[in-house]
Amino acid sequence: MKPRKIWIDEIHGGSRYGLKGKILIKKRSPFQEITIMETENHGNALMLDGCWMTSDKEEKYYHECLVHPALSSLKTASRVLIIGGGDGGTARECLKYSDISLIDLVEIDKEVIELAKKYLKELGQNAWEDKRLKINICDGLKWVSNTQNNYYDVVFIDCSDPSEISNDIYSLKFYEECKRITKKEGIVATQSESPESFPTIHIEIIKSFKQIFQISSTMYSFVPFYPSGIWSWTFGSEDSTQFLNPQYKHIDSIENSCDIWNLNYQKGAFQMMPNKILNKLKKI
Ligand code: SPD
Repeated sequence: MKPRKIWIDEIHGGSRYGLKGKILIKKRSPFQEITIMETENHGNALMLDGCWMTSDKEEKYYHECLVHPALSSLKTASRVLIIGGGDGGTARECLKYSDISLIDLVEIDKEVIELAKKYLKELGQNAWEDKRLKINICDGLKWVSNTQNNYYDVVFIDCSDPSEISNDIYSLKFYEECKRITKKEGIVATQSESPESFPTIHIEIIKSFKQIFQISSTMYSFVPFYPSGIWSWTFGSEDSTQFLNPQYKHIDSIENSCDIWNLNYQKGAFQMMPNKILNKLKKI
């Protein structure tokens, strides 16, 4: 029998964020409930424990904004770490930089990777076959603790929303560890939730980055099917010239390869902190 179309909602704070389509797979891994749906208007979409993670149609809003502000601001980057990122979208964007020789992708749940390879082909595309990408099925905290100082040029935290399995990587201790394993001139970049629908954790992340890094900055943009639509990414570094003064020599070709991100978009996005968040940060 053909699967029928249904609605699946992420329910958050009295609101529902729903997509309509057919369920391709729904299963419980040792870590979480994984659902992948073929939707009417968003391509295939991934939900983990009731929260939308990504969809074919909207993933670029998210992955381009996580990756390019960091990588385009370095003249060169060789080693990159991705914590989470099991759908392959972050790795795909990183592989656009030809100087990168190693991407360690550290994902706790191997079933997310297996299912993404099968059902979310648009996300990883050829990244899975690229020799520079090393898949490590491991807890992010453990991986970071076992890594030597100053090893990576950029660390990306591409995690799911706070939950039992991800809480430890929303901590000051974890961000300090990420800084320790990043080169002095490198960058730590994280998705930092929504100022509208997750303001408490959003402010916590910004506060932690401000406490740890000489320089930290948050950019705001949209991921239309995430709760409230507005989303954020926070970047930390020890070098004052970064983020707003991109250095990468082939930046034009990166801009041309993107659907969403470009330097002007980024310039505006780094100036978009809502006043209510600014005011809360002033009080801390
Ligand atoms: N509420 C959605 C938060 C999602 C953050 N991570 C998405 C993973 C995409 N690679």
